Amino acid sequence: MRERSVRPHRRTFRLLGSLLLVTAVGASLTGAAPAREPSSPASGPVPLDRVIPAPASVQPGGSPYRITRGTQIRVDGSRETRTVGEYLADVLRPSTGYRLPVTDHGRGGIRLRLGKGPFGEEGYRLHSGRSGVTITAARPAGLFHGVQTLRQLLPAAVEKDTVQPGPWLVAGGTIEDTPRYGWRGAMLDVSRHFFSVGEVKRYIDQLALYKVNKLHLHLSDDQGWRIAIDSWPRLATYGGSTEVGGGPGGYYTKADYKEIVRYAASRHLEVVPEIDMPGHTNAALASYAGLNCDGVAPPLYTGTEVGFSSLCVGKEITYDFVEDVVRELAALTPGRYLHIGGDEAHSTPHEDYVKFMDRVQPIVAEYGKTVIGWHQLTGATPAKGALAQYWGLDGTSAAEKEQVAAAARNGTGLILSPADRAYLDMKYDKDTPLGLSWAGYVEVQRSYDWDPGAYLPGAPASAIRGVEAPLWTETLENSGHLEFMAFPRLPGIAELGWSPAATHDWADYRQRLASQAPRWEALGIGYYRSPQVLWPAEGGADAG
Ligand code: NGO
Repeated sequence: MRERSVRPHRRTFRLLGSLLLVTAVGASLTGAAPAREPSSPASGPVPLDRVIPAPASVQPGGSPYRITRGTQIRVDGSRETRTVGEYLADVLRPSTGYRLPVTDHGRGGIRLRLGKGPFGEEGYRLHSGRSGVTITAARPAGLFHGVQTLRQLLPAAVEKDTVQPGPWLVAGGTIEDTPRYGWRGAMLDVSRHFFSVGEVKRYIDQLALYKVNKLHLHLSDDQGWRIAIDSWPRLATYGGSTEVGGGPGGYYTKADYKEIVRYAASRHLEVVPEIDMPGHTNAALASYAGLNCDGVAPPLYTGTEVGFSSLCVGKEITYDFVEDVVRELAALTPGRYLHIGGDEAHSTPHEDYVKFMDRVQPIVAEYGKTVIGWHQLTGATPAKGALAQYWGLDGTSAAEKEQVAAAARNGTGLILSPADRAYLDMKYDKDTPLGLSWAGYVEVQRSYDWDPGAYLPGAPASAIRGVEAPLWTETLENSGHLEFMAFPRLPGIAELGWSPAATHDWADYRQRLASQAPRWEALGIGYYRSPQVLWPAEGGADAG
């Protein structure tokens, strides 16, 4: 079945949008760059280097290619290439109004081919000239990422779902591109508020635009258990029956979850499921009295405090529970990783925490998965091959940073999600109507302007597997809310994960970012008009 890419759900963000898109007025610019009109000139094609994430290498030159009524999307014989071709056709057909057949015959046009080259798993080359555009990659993921680049080289109106006038020009030249890091993640907390399969798919489509390749789902917390576990059915039916603020909550059936995994894979994202333990477990403890040390189930919880719940480390039933959950979740997970949380176990004595992690990590391995934990896992003994996800901030103590760095020197890979940079749930400034501020305000420049390779003192650059942007949802209830917090910061974190350090430049980035806005508008994505960016006038996509 063909899937459409992100399309407008205008209703969900309109209200919020009108409320929030006023901040640009009277804004003072804090960036160093001189103001320049960032939208693509109506007369010429989008410059080849105006892409996010910044490609590794761009050589502009030669004639542009023009997509016309006669353009074909040419694929080689493989099923995987055809799938990417169909995806591209689904993006281009509504706005161009052209047929754009996907075919393995003919000449010219938009050509997708698998071939040898220095592309790795995810890289690609895009060449554009008078007779056509050719995207070459070693693997389908590379073709898919090349297609995302091609989208950004077309006018923003290409993202609309009704026929637009064009012309549909792609600037001439060559882009050669491979990612800096293999881990370019986004986390969605579906526990504090529940998000439907449709809402998750919508976010997946937005992540794919920026070449994000991991979707980490935070599936359990104090406020809700969101995945059906057959051997412990009350986790979902009771533990999933509410959320922050007391709403109805919800959970994914196994069929729902498989659909999310399938859809993510169709966008070349791997789903990383997280069951947070031993803390953040009130929903499980409320569902089964036997999991509690005192045998008494606490009530369901709909507030936003953290650190008050713990699995009972001394009871055998705890490990039966963990094993059943890990077994069922591993069976639903084609990817390699299973995230076991481990953050803020303030109600678990330290020795118990260490004991718990010593018993639980081998269970994950037994079911063929690799452990990921929040960086507190480095306070226990991370299993061989485990990854730690760092979520500290500038103010984190030197001792805590050193504990993580020492683990990294010892072979534990790191995913960087510094809360005062990468947390998409932090308010932009004091007036942001959504989000939290415990890690401070995180404006767009702060979010973008750091180097993952040199971020954590004492951690070898080789230990850094990449970056991830978490989106916690204590205050976020629908797609409009998610988008307002993710845009425009998400593309910046995606760029830190993909682009070579040498391309890092705020003054240039903020201009590229500004030219994304008409695309978001065309896609119905409501975003925060940060005063740090010189946004084009709203409605810019109509100029086509
Ligand atoms: C912390 C905490 C979460 C909160 C989040 C809010 C981690 C890893 N644990 O991050 O429970 O939801 O902050 O920003």
